[in-house]
Formats: sequence, structure tokens, C-alpha cells
Amino acid sequence: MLSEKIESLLNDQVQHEFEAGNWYLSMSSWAEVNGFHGTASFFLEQSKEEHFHAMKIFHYVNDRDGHAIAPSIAKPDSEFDSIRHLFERGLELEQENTRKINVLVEAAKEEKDHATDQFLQWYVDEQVEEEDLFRTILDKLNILGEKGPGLYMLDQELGQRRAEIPGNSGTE
Ligand code: OFO
Repeated sequence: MLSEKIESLLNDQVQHEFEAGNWYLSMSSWAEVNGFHGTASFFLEQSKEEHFHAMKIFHYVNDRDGHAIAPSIAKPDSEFDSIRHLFERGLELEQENTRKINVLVEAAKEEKDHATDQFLQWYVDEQVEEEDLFRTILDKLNILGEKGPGLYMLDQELGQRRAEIPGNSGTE
């Protein structure tokens, strides 16, 4: 059974994951209306992944005899300055999320909630990958440039990404 504190932190985390997903959905839309179809697909996949992360916690809370709460989700920005802006904001979101996961892990350890601690290790690893993904794309933007063929190539490459969700083929 979860303590009240852990249950509440996990429900907050459900909200954070959905909010990150909503930001990525908004970024996907901005990219699509600005003609960056590969980038739009990348962020749509990223949004699906955050939804998956949220639901994994949601089910975990109920499985541990808690009560998962469907959160209210803040409206993200809908306008962005550039492709770089999308990935810089994405990296910030991932860094914020890493901090929140770390707070949760600390709380689980303090309460000697070994099951939650172990459950969260998947998220600890995932955050390392997610931050690295965004940093790598920002590095590529620096190398390839933000216009012309370089940007076109990067957009094409971004379109290849598929969310890491069991059973996801990436097709709609
Ligand atoms: Fe849920 O990993 Fe990104 O934020």
C-alpha cells in the first residue's frame, strides 16, 4: 500500500507527464503548420511516449491500492520561434521532469517503499535517454545549420523516430 505522500507525488507525476505530452503535441502542430513534417511526426511520437509514461504511473497507483487521479492539464504555448526553440524547450521539459523523478525517488527511499523505488528506476533510465536525445538533436542543428538542405535533412531524419511504446509500429 502506498503512503499518502507517495500517492500524492505519483499523482503529481501523472500530471507532469501529461503536461509534457501536451507541450509536445503543441510543438508537433506548430511544426506541421510551418511545413516541417518530419519534426511534426517526431513530436507527435514524443507526445505518445509521455502519454504512455503517465499511464504506466496511473495504473501503478491503482495496482498499489491507491487512487489514480485524472489531472487537469495546463495549456502549453502554441507559438514557437524556430525549430531550435522547440528542441531547447523540449530539453528544458526533460530536465524539469528529471528533477521531479529524482524528488520522487528520494521520497520512496525515505519511506522505505522499495517497490516504488524499483518502479521508478525505469523512469530514471528513461530520463537519461530523453535528455541525451534532445541534446543530440541540438548538436545536429549546430552542425547542419538552421536553413536550407541541412534543416531539410534533419527534418527527414526526425520523421523516422518512433515512440518507445510496446506494440507501437508508428503507423496511424
Ligand atoms: Fe516522460 O519522459 Fe519525457 O518528460
